Amino acid sequence: MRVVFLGPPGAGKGTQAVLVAQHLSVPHISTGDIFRANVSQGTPLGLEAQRYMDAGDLVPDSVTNAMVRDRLRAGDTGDGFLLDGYPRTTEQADFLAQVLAESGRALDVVLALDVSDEVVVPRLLTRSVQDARVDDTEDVIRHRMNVYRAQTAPLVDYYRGQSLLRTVDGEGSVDDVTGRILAVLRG
Ligand code: B4P
Repeated sequence: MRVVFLGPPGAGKGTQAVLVAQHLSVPHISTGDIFRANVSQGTPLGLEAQRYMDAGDLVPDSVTNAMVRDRLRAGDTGDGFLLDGYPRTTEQADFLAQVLAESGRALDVVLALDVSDEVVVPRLLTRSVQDARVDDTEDVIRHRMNVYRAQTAPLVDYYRGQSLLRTVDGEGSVDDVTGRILAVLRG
């Protein structure tokens, strides 16, 4: 199964993607995690990505697309994958479709996690205490939400127009949300 998780910062994409990928036995591919691993290792990619991430901006498509293309060419994606946090722009979505088409593949479903701003901000502020992520301060969180609205939210209509979109209520306990997602994916 080839799945994309879509949603605003703090929607629970990363949290749910780990659990759902295990259920589906497919690799979990998080662009945020790949960037953070590169930042902590001090690679050239990490140095490039860090200034955008710290500010809450998107890393440029030129960097992100090439990274995802290489990852999707790896053999472990043959039986499917769960993409978490990618695509985040319509340009990335067009690029993804093209990369998959090159190997005769296409997405099966795009799962949008629906949560209100009132739920998201406290979640991220809690994480800022636990994980000390530089991009989880209140100002940067607000900026990331604006970036989401301007650049990523249009993907909801983009994928709805392709009849790939399924929306799941992302509020409530982690277990409740996982159950809703699996019900949709198995439905
Ligand atoms: P991401 O790592 O994707 O960060 P995120 O949007 O905050 O989502 P994340 O998955 O981490 O959090 P989640 O909602 O699961 O991106 C970080 C940065 O990387 C971006 O700002 C950008 O700079 C760059 N980047 C990544 N992908 C890119 C792309 N494609 N193009 C360009 N740039 C890109 O969880 C948030 C918190 O909520 C956690 O603490 C979790 O424990 C908690 N939580 C989750 N579910 C909960 C629940 N049901 N109840 C209570 N708490 C819950």
